[in-house]
Amino acid sequence: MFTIARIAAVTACIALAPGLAHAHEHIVKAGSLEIIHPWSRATPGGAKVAAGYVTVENKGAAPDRLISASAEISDKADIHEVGMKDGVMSMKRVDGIAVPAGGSLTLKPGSYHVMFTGLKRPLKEGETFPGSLTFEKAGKIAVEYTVEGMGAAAPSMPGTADPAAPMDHGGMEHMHH
Ligand SMILES: [Cu+2]
Repeated sequence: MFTIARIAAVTACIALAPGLAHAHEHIVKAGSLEIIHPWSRATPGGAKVAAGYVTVENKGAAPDRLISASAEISDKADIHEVGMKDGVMSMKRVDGIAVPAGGSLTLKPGSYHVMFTGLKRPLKEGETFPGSLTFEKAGKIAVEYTVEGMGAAAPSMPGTADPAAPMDHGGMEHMHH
């Protein structure tokens, strides 16, 4: 009985560990830029798109510009901005976003984001995946995205809703033994 209880306690600790590690700020420094906590959200099975978010602080005296992105988990990664068009929220690809000198740029749900299209596999909560962000002056910087829960500050993006997802998911469940 004690042994079982102890195993259960140890398992609980292991399960909690990623959450604890996640509490630390994940910062990559590159020149005068600090890339803070790149993250994404878990996706339902069958989803072909996901979004990436991050905060970039510019400690320098010159502005910089985020001009492209890439990630191993998708065929493409574009920079998107979200706006209202005819009263409907929509998003579009942009060539870049300024990171003001002495200021910061935040990609977040409902705002600027990296759009991963042609997703190669679903993203699971707690995992990480590598990618890169390229800046006009600071160059290409390797980053690691942390995948958070599906509901994490969910943006409203009607254009990306995938009605096929629940059906695909149901099919995938049968592949387990
Ligand atoms: Cu988008």
